[in-house]
Amino acid sequence: MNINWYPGHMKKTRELIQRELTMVDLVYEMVDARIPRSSRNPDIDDLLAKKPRIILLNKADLADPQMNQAWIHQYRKEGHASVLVNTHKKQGFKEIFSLTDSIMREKRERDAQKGMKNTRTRVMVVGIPNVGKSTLINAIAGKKTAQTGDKPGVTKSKQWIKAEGFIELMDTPGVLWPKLDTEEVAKHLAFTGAITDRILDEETLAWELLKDGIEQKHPGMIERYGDPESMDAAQYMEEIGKSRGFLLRGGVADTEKVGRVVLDEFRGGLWGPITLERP
Ligand SMILES: Nc1nc2c(ncn2[C@@H]2O[C@H](COP(=O)(O)OP(=O)(O)OP(=O)(O)O)[C@@H](O)[C@H]2O)c(=O)[nH]1
Ligand SMILES: [Mg+2]
Repeated sequence: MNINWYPGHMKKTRELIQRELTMVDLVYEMVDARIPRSSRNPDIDDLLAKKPRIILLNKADLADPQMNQAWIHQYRKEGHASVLVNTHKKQGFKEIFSLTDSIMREKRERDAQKGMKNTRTRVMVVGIPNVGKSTLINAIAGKKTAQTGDKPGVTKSKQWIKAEGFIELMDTPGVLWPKLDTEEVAKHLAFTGAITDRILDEETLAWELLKDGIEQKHPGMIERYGDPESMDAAQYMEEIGKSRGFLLRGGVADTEKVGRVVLDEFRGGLWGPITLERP
């Protein structure tokens, strides 16, 4: 599987982030808890210069709880403020606010000395496509201002949203980087839905996912689709098709449909909580 894809709008987003950075006090770098390595931009340090940053490990509900803790530990060891987040349940929000508050305290005190009262904290939210940036902003703001969706590339331009209290948030479009480091990074981004399915062959992608699942004897996969035993991924797809009744004329399994369904179920958390990468 070869993913060589860097659309022009992502280059523009990078430029937008760099340009707008001077306007913000703080950055929330949103990362996918299922792929905590592959979902981080390798040159994020250059991109964000020295702006204070909090890493939000989002979609914690879809990831392995033990791995969640291990990754938070890892980020903190590397010197990053980081919080485990489930945006749907607003889990981690209190911690986000208290960290934001403590990082901004010095600036607020300086502002207060200059006679500026209740100055707002301006936060830019960045991350790969589909990681949950707009959902987070809506949840913090308590209103559905930013458009969201379960596919990458929903947000097209920047947008400032005033939240309750002292925070103002800037939504940005999802961004990847020009060259994905390894085949594994590309696969993991595609499995979890950060790369648009328009440029991917879903059947091949699902085959890759099941191949990895078979190698790792993934319990959630086995529980859902049965034990592959000595089958390879292609045979397994056919079996899944037959047992689900996804058949073409002549009783042949519709592996294209199997591919779509397997990807949907994996992304929707139906394999159970799963983290594809270890610290
Ligand atoms: N399970 C789960 N799903 C989440 C969480 N946060 C967001 N989502 C879902 O992830 C999908 C993408 O959310 P968006 O907020 O549109 O993502 P985005 O980062 O703004 O995406 P782009 O604008 O395309 O870059 C939506 O279907 C959300 O409901 C979470 O904590 N857990
Ligand atoms: Mg968005």
